[in-house]
Amino acid sequence: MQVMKRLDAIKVEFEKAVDACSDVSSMEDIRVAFLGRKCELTQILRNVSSLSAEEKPLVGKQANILKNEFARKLEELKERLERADASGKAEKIDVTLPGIKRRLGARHPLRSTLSRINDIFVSLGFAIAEGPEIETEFYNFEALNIPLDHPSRDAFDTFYVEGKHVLRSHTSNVQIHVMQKQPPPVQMIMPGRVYRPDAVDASHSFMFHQVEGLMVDRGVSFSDLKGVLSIFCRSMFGEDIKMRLRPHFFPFTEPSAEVDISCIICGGKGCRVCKGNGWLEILGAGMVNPKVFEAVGYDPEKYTGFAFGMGVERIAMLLYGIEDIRLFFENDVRFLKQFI
Ligand code: 2U9
Repeated sequence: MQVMKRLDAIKVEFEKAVDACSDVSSMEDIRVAFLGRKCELTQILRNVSSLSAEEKPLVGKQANILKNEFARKLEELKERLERADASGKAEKIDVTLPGIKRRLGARHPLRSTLSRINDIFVSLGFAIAEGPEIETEFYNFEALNIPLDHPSRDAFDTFYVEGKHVLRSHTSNVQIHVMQKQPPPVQMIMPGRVYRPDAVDASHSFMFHQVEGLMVDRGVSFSDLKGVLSIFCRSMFGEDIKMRLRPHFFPFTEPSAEVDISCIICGGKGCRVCKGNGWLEILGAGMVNPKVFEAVGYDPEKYTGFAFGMGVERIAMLLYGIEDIRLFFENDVRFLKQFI
């Protein structure tokens, strides 16, 4: 049958053309040549009715099969060519273009300062303990011998939240939790966020960070406290730093002291940072008040202990020469990128 032979030949020609095709525009030429209005296959389909009764169904069926097959194969070819084109474009890298600079992250200066403080105390045998930031009045005040009429319990000095809870105003609540849970010896530091409703300015923030420390055992003395704090001050600020203790009052320690270091800027001569007196206050400390031991069930006849507390922001401001506490919390990259 003549027409059936032509269909076979058309199929072979089509497959050859597809194999040789390597771009979208010659693919369009193939489509016109094998599926277009004037192509041989279309002519055959158009003239099926004029064929003999015997040829008509065979040629009609085969021509339609070819028409569908050609359309499907051209679609596949199109996808192949487009994929190759896209990957070819991706490969075209212009090595002369300037590179993309990746912005490097850095540790926040408060985190660096806190890590240094932690490392010093850990090297002296202190463990690190953490506890809740929302606390009952018992853990924040009563157990620490802070009486109901103490100014720090005023709503102007502590954030009160629902019920009888407060946002802790120091991390001392953690010491109480620790002592309630374990007998002496205790040798721990308590870093963390604390909250006070201070009006925000260059040296005050309603939230700041403290590190407190506590050491309790038989025979712990004030000279142990001085030894630990002088190692801390020298490790933190330099071997030539001098330390002095001034008597002070805290309800939770007795005796109590404020701790100064010789000015890290002028070495003690007097400058703007130390306000001319040569000393910088950096810590508070003292021997744990026996009333605190009674509140947690420790025998004050058997055990003694020292405690201390410091503000992390104050120390970071001194170390890095930062003059405004708000800079720590504004998340301004112009400030933060100076610590990379
Ligand atoms: C217990 C017993 C005693 C912790 C102490 C200070 C002195 C102190 C201030 C430093 C600057 C707070 O961040 S700041 O504003 N802290 O002066 N803190 S003694 O004494 C304790 C704590 C817990 C059970």
